[in-house]
Amino acid sequence: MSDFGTLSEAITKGNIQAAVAETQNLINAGSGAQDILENGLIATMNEVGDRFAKGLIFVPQMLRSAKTMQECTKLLQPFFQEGDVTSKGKVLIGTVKGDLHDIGKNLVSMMMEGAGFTIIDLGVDVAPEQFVQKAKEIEPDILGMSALLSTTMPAMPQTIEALKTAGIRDKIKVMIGGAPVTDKYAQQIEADGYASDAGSAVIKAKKLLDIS
Ligand code: B12
Repeated sequence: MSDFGTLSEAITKGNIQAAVAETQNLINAGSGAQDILENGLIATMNEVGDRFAKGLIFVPQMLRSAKTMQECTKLLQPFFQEGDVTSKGKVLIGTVKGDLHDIGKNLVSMMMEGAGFTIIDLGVDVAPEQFVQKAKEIEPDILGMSALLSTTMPAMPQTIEALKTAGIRDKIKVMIGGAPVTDKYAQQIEADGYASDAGSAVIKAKKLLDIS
């Protein structure tokens, strides 16, 4: 594993310029994109979350670190492209109502796109009726929902209910994820799949659609 000390410090301080430069340095030095993502970027965001939980930093610092991480992620995007791929299916994705966290959702979108899925991203704070309206319009193969707050997780079963009411639940595979979400929760709310990270999300999506 590479040394991510400099990168981690730059993200923690929210120094976009330094973090982007260091990400590029690591790429140039031969560090793998997956290694940089998992052990550099995501590991640092987890530390940022812990510092926030302990009251050592506040929302503005957390936001600045998040923006910094997003900029670094852009440099990694080309490495997650699986090459010559035809569309594997349509994925409608969004962060649920009341929730503004989008880093994880964006990573899932990026990896899925790299694997050949067509992504339609509704952004953050997406209400059940918005998911349903768009799903009726574009008829996706998969609907992906992200939630990072325990208080916004109930919007997931609410969206599934709304799909049922609209009569389209059985036409779509529902996948859910986000730090507080678990496989057990997915089963409980009768989602079709759960994945703990973006790489597993791609594997799960292919499995659900029975493709390789
Ligand atoms: C960055 C951040 C923010 C940023 C978000 C910026 C942005 N653009 O996303 C800002 C500053 C806005 C923010 C705000 C808040 N936050 Co915040 N935040 C975080 C932090 C530090 C990192 C989240 C993150 O991006 N992680 C990195 C990504 C890559 O991981 P991930 O999201 O889990 O995604 C991966 C998997 O979960 C999965 N996945 C994710 N989505 C999906 C979807 C599908 C379909 C699938 C299959 C998989 C999947 O794949 C992803 C990639 O591997 C976390 C701490 C943490 N450890 O999670 C707190 C955290 C989530 N926040 C927290 C809180 C409390 C808040 C606030 C309420 C704070 C406040 N007092 O205002 C607000 C809420 C605002 C709102 N309404 O949403 C708490 C939540 C506690 C809880 N369990 O409810 C946490 C855990 C911090 C803590 N330890 O207390 N936050």
